[in-house]
Amino acid sequence: MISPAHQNDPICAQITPVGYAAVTVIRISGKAAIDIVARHFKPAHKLTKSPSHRLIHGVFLSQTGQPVDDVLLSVFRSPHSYTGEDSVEISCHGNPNLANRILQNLLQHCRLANPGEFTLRAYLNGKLDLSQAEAVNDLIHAQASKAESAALMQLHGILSHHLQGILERISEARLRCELAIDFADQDLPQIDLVDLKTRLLGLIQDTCDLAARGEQGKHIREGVKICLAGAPNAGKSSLFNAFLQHNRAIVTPHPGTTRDYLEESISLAGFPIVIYDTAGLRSSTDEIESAGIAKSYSLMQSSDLIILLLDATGNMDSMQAGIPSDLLPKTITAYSKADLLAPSYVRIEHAIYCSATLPDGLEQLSAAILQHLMLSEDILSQPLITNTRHLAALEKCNKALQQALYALDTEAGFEFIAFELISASHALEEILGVITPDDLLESIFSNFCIGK
Ligand SMILES: Nc1nc2c(ncn2[C@@H]2O[C@H](COP(=O)(O)OP(=O)(O)OP(=O)(O)O)[C@@H](O)[C@H]2O)c(=O)[nH]1
Ligand SMILES: [Mg+2]
Repeated sequence: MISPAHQNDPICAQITPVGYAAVTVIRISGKAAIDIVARHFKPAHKLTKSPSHRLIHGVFLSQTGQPVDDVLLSVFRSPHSYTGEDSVEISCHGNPNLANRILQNLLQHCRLANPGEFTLRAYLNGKLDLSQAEAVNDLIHAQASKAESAALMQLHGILSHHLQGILERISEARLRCELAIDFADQDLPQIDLVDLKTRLLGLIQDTCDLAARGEQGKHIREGVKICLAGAPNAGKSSLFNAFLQHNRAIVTPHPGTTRDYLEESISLAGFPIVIYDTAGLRSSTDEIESAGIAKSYSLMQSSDLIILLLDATGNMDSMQAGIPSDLLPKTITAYSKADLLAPSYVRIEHAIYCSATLPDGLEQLSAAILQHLMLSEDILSQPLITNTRHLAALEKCNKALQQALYALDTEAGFEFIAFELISASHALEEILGVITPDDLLESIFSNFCIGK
């Protein structure tokens, strides 16, 4: 897919969703893309003579010169296009049969683009760095407004810019070590070790801070899995429906109503959440209910957060709702059915109360969820690692920096420090795609859809 020979052969694909629509857009990009379209376009000379960034109206013709559709061409000349190559975007009427006929004609002269290949070319032609290219895919698939903002920030290069700054600082530190190596046998002043140590400590701190926000970034990109758990009749399904704002789950006064779990995606203050309604926890001899309860436990394990719901009107038995102790750190306890509490009822201090029926019944719980996950508005104003691959690379960088500091502290020699600093740089360069093995590129871009 990425061999240089194929890097600018012409490729085409429909870049709008397949189906009936007002307009469908087909993009062709690569060597001779403009000439290929001109062979099927009347008036052809308008296209071949067109400067970049112009719209040209005309007729798309079949191989045999028959009109296929009235189209509008957008012309982009290299390097001023998405891919950096000559490209034409053909806007035709949004009928899938017409779009197919146009594609069939183009495919006589070029091949269909692989998933993500347009963006891969944009990356290979230096239009985007790798983290920005990945952000394109994130932006397309973002499930909530905050995920879109995070992807857009990454696309605008905020993360790249921040990482470039760290890379420069690593290079400066490395340069000092290399000077010390080169001039070791000459009578030159020693390098300032205190300054070097300060630089390394600063770099370790900054990469640690960025990695620490990685968990939030991952939550924003991939969504947070929240499991509603608790005894039968605690009000889980009612709460689930309240979060969804429609009656998705069956609610009855009978304990043990929910058997199989339900899963839905919602946006909580713009953050993407996947919420699970589960079977109430109790010991049961019923085969179906027991199978549901087993699923509840496995969902609790795999979720990022558990909301243990206790019926505020119930007796203290419900306190025994069995959450395994190792899952307690990721558990928030909330008291349900707060609307049923008498005004004279003395609420537990600092406890979270919710109600599926009151208009503001989810407010306190929603705030507690966001606080527990450390998701706040200002997290998006800082550079954010949102991707597991990036987080792994950042951690590799941080580890190499720690090794460099260790080498400095143990006077292992400047060669060792420089070696670790090179590793640290390479790790960050993996995020930006400065040095990236082909198979990694394959795996990143194959997650894209065709046409992107
Ligand atoms: N007034 C009031 N009633 C509620 C509230 N939440 C749940 N209920 C009632 O409590 C009963 C049980 O609610 P469910 O939502 O089915 O409880 P559940 O935890 O899903 O129960 P299982 O599926 O059996 O585990 C129903 O009669 C609900 O109408 C609430 O916030 N206020
Ligand atoms: Mg239920």
